[in-house]
Amino acid sequence: MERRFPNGSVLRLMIGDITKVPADAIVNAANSALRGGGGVDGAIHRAGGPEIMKELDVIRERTGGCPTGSAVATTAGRLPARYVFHAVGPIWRGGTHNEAELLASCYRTCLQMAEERGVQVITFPSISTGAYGYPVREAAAVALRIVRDWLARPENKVREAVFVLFDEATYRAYAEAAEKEFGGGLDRPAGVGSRTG
Ligand code: AR6
Repeated sequence: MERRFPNGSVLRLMIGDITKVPADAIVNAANSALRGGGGVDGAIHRAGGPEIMKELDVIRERTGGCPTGSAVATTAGRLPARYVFHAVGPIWRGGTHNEAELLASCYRTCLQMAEERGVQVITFPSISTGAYGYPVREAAAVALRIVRDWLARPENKVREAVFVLFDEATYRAYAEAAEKEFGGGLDRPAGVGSRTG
């Protein structure tokens, strides 16, 4: 499923493993300590190799870590990308602890970092909806709104943002949120079947 904007930029949803999808920048769902973990974080460090953690060690030494709602950049080791942006999503605590704003801030920060580095293609996982327990429908609405608004602005240089969603249920939640947010403006590219389209 994808949406093209009048300025030529594209927002895309796909099912897959984010470590296998070529991009200029891959976004990680990290933790404040920047020490790695399970889920997409574990997969990124495994596939990217030890260089990424070495860079995070230096950042941690200097800054003490990364606050929730923000992100730090490293190179991408063996991953098919130039950068990894390690974003720290909020832990879901019922929705009354500023979770939506913190989640929005993760996406905005990564997009700003992309602009500053001349990134044209950026891939996102579904930040916070695994170990951090953020309900996926709500998270999808926040994520899609921020990325859509960013891509639609003519002054922004990011050309393509891809949500690489790990399982069918997460993909479906994002696709439904996209239909709801964007109405009839979503295109189904030719050749994509109903399972993924
Ligand atoms: N590609 C794309 N998405 C993936 C992949 C992958 N290879 N692997 C998992 N996902 P999570 P969080 C999906 O738990 O909720 C870590 O331990 C997964 O199915 O990775 O932000 C960190 O170190 C889910 O839809 O991130 C933190 O401590 C989504 O990625 C904590 O978990 C996010 O799930 C962060 O929790």
